[in-house]
Amino acid sequence: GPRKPWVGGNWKCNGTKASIEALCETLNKAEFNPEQIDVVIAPVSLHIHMVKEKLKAGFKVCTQNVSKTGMGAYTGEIAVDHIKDFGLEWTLIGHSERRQYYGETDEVVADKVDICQKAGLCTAVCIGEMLDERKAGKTTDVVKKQIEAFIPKVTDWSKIMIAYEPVWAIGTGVVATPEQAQETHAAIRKILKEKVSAEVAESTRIAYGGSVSDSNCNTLIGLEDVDGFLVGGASLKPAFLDIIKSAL
Ligand code: G2H
Repeated sequence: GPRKPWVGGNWKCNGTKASIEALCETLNKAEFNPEQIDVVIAPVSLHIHMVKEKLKAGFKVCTQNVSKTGMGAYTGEIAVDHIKDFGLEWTLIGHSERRQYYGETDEVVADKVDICQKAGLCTAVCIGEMLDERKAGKTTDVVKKQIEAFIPKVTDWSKIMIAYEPVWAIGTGVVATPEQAQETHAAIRKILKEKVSAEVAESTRIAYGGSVSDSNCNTLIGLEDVDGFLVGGASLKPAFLDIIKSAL
């Protein structure tokens, strides 16, 4: 496709020192050219130092979250300054689990996009509808509202990647059908075209997330508007090697 593929492994709140050491060994078998694909691994923050040392060059290590505030008296937070100081290039923002369990609203997501843009940090912004919203035919409205919330904060679109993750497909084993994925990815691109520009719509990468596996990745990556994946469960397994390969 016209856009550089992006494949992320979101390890969520999983892993022990021992298990991630083994996982890094497995992942180091992956062969890819980082000039041609972004392969981005998001471990638990406490594990980042270790993962950065264990993974071979070419992998990019990413935080799963970033503080909406900077360095200072903000107990329990990880600031964009820490991420930059550590030499990391990417963070996730607004994963549906953050939105569902930790009160991250569209406004919080926008604040986080703002702070990352100001720091020049690359950002995978996660959006997606709930099952009842899809059933009610509101998918496009929902993703539109989620995107419109952060658009005003973006000054450098080359540092924004959008992860479309239908909430009903996350960790459920129920992957979006190719038709559902393509339709929504195309709708997102249309929103970018209408609200930002044709150029941004054409160049911004949109990754699919939600029960991506080694058995569905090849079909999904073949879709016109799918530029890669954000992978949860399968990123903890050797299947992730096949998912990377599918996107090469
Ligand atoms: C969606 C995805 C990774 P999973 O949350 O962000 O998880 O692949 O386990 O559905």
